[in-house]
Amino acid sequence: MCDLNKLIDIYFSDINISESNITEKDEIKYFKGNYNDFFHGFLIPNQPCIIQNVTDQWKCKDVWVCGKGPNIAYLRERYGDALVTVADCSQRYFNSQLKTYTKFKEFADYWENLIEKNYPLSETRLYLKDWHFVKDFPEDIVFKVPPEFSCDWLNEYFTSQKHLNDDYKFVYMGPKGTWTPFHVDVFTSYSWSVNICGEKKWILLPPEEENKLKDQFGNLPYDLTHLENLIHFSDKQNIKFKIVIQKAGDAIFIPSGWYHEVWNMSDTISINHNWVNACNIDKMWLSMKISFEEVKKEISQFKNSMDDWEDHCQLLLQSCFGMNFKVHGNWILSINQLQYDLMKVEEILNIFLSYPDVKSRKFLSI
Ligand SMILES: O=C(O)CCC(=O)C(=O)O
Ligand SMILES: [Fe+2]
Repeated sequence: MCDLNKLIDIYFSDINISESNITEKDEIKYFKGNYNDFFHGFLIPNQPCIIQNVTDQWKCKDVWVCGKGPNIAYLRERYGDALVTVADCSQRYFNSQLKTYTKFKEFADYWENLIEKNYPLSETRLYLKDWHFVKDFPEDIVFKVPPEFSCDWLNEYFTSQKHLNDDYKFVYMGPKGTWTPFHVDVFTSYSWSVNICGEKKWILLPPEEENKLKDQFGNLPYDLTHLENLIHFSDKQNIKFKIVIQKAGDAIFIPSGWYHEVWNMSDTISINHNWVNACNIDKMWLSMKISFEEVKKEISQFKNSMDDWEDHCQLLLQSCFGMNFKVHGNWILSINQLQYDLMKVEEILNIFLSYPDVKSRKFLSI
């Protein structure tokens, strides 16, 4: 076992030592069943789970992997010139890690070299993150979204709005010891992650539990495994959390608003999507509303002196939340028209759903 893994193990075994202070450290559920079971068992109650053997039919499981590790030579050959974002896991940048852009082949060279040298602790840990692989290589169909995660308004929206040139479908690749700091996902969305190869350790906190970890200024810890945070973490009573090991071929479902920190325990390649649908759209709206209220408060002193104060609020909302509710166009739609539109959409969808050929689901497949 390499030194870094030993270190990580020591950190986590410290959590176990103080376990008596923590009232709930329940196990993750392993899900196997139909969509209805997943809907009622996990989406609606907003509970995490693991689904096994997801990659059995995936092409990337064969061509991106060699033995138990990444097939770096293949990946370099095929994607060498792609531009990717790489995080230096030892350098903090605000609440995230310092990131740079590089060609994939540079990252591949670094990774191969690190493996060859047997992962010396003196070497920085670089982590390729948030690679919009599907967008960059639309012809390369190397995986299929598992049916449990297929109702995804967020990515459907971006797929239909090509001019926005964006999506929330990512590939992550990193050697053992790379990690992602404690955070909650963008828009309070769900996320799912599937390991093509390797193993991840997840620390998951149910919504609101993170508040127990805040310091006197209301700041959340950057790294839960950092020694002082560990002490803080285990000293506090009643903190609910889960530690989950996600193996190769496993999908993990991360519900809305669950803070998490993630460690790659071995060389890992994963596919990670953020997604939203009717089950968590209310949570997304709530967090958007909170961000909007904060933005308005932040620049409230300029409200009377600025002509375009509302536009500025929307601009700020876009930059801090990642989305706003400014409708672009020449006209302002009336509330009556919007309400009528929604009512009509509901009415026509109900008619559509009761149409015999639709009811029998002859034409509906995922
Ligand atoms: O795998 C990682 O390092 C982080 C993934 C993550 O935060 C997510 O999928 O929500
Ligand atoms: Fe995340």
